[in-house]
Amino acid sequence: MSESTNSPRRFARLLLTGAAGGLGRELRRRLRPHCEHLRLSDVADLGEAADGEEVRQVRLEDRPAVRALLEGVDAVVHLGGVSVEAAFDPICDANIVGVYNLYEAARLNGVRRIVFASSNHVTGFYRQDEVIDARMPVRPDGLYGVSKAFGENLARLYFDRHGIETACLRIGSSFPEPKDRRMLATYLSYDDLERLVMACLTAPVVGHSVVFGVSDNSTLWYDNRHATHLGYRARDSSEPFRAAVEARQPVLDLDDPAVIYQGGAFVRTGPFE
Ligand code: 15L
Repeated sequence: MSESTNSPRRFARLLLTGAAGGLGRELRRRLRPHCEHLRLSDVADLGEAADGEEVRQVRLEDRPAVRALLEGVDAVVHLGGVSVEAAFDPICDANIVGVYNLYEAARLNGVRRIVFASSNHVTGFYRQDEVIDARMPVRPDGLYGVSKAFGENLARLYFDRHGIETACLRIGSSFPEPKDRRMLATYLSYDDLERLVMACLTAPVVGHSVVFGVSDNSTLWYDNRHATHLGYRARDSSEPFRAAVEARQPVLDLDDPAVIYQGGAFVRTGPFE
């Protein structure tokens, strides 16, 4: 856990959606010390509420339930929804309709800031020999990436029109350790994830920001120059894992689209036959 965990509680009530997923479980315990009440939601079972937690089982496409979910919260960390490539219907329900419901609920409940889990797959069709920044055009590598680009654009509208601030985190690969050569570039440690989320929750001014969620990796395809106002500084790196990863995957097929493009296997996965 990163050092910021010991900082004083800054929020009366935070909402964490998608709290039953891999990153949700990490942030559940890491956000708890920063708020008086941590409201957790997911479609899946979240288990018993611990001290200071509120647990709600909610489908994002259920508009009245999402409206009620955002009542009385200071800020939202939105991890909920489909987090991999999938058929259009579930993506549409959770990541298009669901995100619309979330922003409408924020507007109607007066919630002023959202940390939105976007994805590197918004730009997955850039090549691995390119370094990109947040102002370059999106190049989604599938329907999932398109849905995250929709979320980023909806967030832009709700900032321009209603002043709701969003930090869009184009998360790379946040796992205990990088699983393959690609993840040497996209790796985001859990401690850096926590630093990034806390920076976005506490920065004085966020506006509508897009930041690539990666650690301080030696191989890096992302330039975060347009997000320095957020104050996120990665402290971890994929480098300690490099030797083991390269030993496991010594040869790369340079004709494989998964090796050519930043999105990796996502560029050739999905509902297209
Ligand atoms: C994502 O957006 C996924 O949610 C995650 O499961 C990983 O596959 C990650 O991207 C990645 O690109 O490694």
